[in-house]
Amino acid sequence: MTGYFKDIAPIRYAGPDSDDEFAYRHYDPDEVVMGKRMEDHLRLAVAYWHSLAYEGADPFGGRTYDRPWYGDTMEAARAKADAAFDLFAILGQPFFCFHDADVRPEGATFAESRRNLDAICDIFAAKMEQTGTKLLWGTANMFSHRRWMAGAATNPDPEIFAYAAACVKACMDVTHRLDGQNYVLWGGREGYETLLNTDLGREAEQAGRFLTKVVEYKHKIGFKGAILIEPKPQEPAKHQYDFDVATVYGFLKRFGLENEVKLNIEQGHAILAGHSFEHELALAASLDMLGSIDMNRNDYQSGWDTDQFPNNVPETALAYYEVLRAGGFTTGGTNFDARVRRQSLDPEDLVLAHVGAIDVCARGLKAAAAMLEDGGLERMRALRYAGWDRPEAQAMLDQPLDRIAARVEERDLDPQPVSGGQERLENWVNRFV
Ligand code: XUL
Ligand code: CO
Repeated sequence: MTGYFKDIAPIRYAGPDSDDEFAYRHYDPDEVVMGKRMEDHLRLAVAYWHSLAYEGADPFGGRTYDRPWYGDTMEAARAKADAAFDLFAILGQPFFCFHDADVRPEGATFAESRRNLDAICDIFAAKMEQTGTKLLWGTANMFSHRRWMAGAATNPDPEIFAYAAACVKACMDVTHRLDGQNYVLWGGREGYETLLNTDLGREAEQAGRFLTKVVEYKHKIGFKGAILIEPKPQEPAKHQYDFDVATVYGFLKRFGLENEVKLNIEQGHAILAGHSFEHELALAASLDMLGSIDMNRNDYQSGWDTDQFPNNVPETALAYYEVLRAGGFTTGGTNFDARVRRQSLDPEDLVLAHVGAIDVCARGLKAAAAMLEDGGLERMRALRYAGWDRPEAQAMLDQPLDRIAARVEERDLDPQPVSGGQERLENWVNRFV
């Protein structure tokens, strides 16, 4: 222990009646839910960037936190790694996630940045071996440094495209070395600020070529994890190409990558795109594209991607319902892409934010499992579509339009509307959440 988290003891499950705020009241990693341990269902991860690297800045003001590991040196990066693994030990969650820029100082040259990354990942490797903490995914930060202001793979400057290739290669290499379960690409600057200076056809082509190379490289090095795209409609770019699940699916189909790449779906990004989280999850599942989730919550008044810790059990339950219904995570998991508010200065705030969020996920998972085990929604859904079980209804899907139309007159069809029963279903859901 480095001392930053003082005497905060590892958080243990103490049951719902406990009034110890430093205990899990719902997250019992060993509790079996639908035949699987809760820890193996949720596959929780701490996000390095929000918990270790973020300094509390917002668009109107700078750093508010005062963590002893801040700074641009390797010494600071090593101290940050120590604090990170202390936090992981306190929380006892199985995974973490990081960007290159979260964990190492930027060097004077690309080669120096890469050596810094490799050196920190050597430290990670040793700590992971000691503690058993695993890497859910790695990624490259290709949005913070000013070189990325006009995009990475979609940049008008081919040398930035090359630099992006070098960054992704370096990050894939360390992710592979650390046995990461996935590699994520989120295109924060892959989009535009104004169409007046943007050739969006060309930029999409560049993005497609780039992703193809990433997939080829994955196979070349024998990386067994999944490549994941994380959709988001805007912020920081005014318009981002990976807008939502449907848009990314269309993009992957266009470049023949739909069987190679899956999705990392974030609650706050779904809301920004004008969808619900469960919509995005259900759509991805229906396309067999569900990879992993970034769990968080936006402030519904501000309209920004505020990356707060989740605290809404009914919403979380509906999200995990879709995950469980799709068969659960394979390589994916639940990454807390969430940060404490800029006035939450203390080490305790960082720990308690995760404790609360982990309990919310546990409650959501249990509610989702109870809903699935009861089967009410699936029964009601089956009834609603029962007409399609009839062989003649299925046959119709293969018939031409005029044949179907003729049948309406032959049989004098006059279909009667039936209730969608939404309130009954909402009442049913409320019995579980
Ligand atoms: C930004 C965001 C990123 C990605 C990884 O909104 O979600 O942190 O998850 O680059
Ligand atoms: Co995210």
